Amino acid sequence: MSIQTVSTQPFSDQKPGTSGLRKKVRVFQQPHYLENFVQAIFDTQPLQGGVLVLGGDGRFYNRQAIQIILRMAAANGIAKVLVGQGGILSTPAASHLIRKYRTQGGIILSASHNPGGPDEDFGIKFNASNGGPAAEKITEAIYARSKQIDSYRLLQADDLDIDRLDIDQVGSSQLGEMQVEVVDSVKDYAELMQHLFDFELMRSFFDNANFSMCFDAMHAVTGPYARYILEELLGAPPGSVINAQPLEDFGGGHPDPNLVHAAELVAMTRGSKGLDFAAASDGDGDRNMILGRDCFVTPSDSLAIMAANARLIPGYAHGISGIARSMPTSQAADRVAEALELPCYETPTGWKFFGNLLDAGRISLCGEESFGSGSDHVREKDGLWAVLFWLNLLAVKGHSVATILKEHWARFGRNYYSRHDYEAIDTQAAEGLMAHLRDQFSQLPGQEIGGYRVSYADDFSYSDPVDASVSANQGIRIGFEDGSRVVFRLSGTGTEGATLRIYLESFEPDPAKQHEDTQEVLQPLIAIAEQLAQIRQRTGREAPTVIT
Ligand code: VG1
Ligand code: CO
Repeated sequence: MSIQTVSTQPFSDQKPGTSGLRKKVRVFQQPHYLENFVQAIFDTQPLQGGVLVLGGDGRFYNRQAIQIILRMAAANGIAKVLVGQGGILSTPAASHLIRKYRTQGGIILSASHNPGGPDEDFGIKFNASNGGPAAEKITEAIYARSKQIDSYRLLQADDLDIDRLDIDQVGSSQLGEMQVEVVDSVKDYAELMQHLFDFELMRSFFDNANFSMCFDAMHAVTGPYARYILEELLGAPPGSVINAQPLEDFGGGHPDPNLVHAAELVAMTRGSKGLDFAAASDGDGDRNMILGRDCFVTPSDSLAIMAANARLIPGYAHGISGIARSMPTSQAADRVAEALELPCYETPTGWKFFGNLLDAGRISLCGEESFGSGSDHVREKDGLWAVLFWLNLLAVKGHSVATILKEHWARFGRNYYSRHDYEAIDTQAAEGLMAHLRDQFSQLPGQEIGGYRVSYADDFSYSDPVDASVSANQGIRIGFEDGSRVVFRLSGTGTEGATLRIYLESFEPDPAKQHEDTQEVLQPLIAIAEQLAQIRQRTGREAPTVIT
């Protein structure tokens, strides 16, 4: 065996987005493309002589990428790699392995909720030794290195075929000087969940024939995790987990747990015979959608409800230290924090911004409107964790999801919330629209628009309270005097054109006034968004692509 140094040239498009580098599979399949990015990680991160966690969501190209990365790791002086069996690790499970075995970091292969297959998306991201997505400083260093790279290292051997390293059997083997340990993808993660939640209580709750539930793994990574935890450990009836087999193309669907892409699951909760509880997760297992009979829990409400009830759950029985939400997430969690006298932080979009707050113990729970919730148990959002949190809560309270929602709103008031996405629009048009908003926001405070008086407007800038780093230009926030908000930002995870996201929120303090139709409640704000941003004229679109 020998270490080969391969000459290469930089690619100009390896700037990581909200959550790592995401591109079409064909982009990643170009000679040297994946290799350059991986070498940029090895060149900038303190991994030599250390241990690395490696796995992905099982999408198309996952296996090939793992073979390449293993050979590169061996040639770059990594002492040991922990690989998920079959190349499978959910994002939160990978985060847990990094923390549990105190490794120097991990590489996670996923494009999350984006479709998979030869013509779809692939992605890669580096997580640091705290188990969390690399902070901006690190991703910038990796990007800067990728722009200068002129060679990468790869282990070569005459009898070493790129597709032949066995990652399907649990156990240890050598690759040159490096140890490769294939680990059970589910075991450590399942143990962690047993520490946090009352499995005995949930098991007896599931025995109650009156409780019906379904978890949709969307043919993505959570299938094996959910089968083991929900069906085997908790005794949910076989078949409670659907679409449980991870497929390279996710069965042709979008593994995105929302009302649009998980429509079949939503239908199963409708009507008097509807399921009591249903949930879904995304491609890499970090997102969650929570449904009850005839009701949908917005991710923003879910975070607020978890925070308000944390003491009922064993893992959080001693109380929580604080809450954080991403800027576009509704302010429902802020109301809970205020009532419980807890610190509450507003961070930019993307889980990496929660890392410092979690590491410093300033927060215990955090969440994003984009179907993400999590806690200090790992450093990623965690789909199945959220599902178990809800199941544990239902078992303790003995109430329906709808009742828990109503009780919450009665106590804290209700934040009506929706996100409108305009996907794959022309990049220039999207940038023009944002520039137009940036030109005018400073004049908005004090003005009345569509019957609403603007109390503040800015381009959100976050200064991290732990390391004082500043992240500017995180989206245009427009706040109105009654607490309503409209937020505009461009997605950092898409792979085609630009995606404009508009976040709409209004507050109703009176529990007696419950409206059926969120879009109707938000109509005046939708009109204000249109008026301010000239969405139709600038994007040529009559309506959003996806409403969640
Ligand atoms: C989206 C979400 C954001 C989330 C990110 C990664 O980013 O809005 O809240 O953190 O995806 O989620 P953007 O830039 O497209 O809005 V995942 O499940 O891809 O790791
Ligand atoms: Co995800």
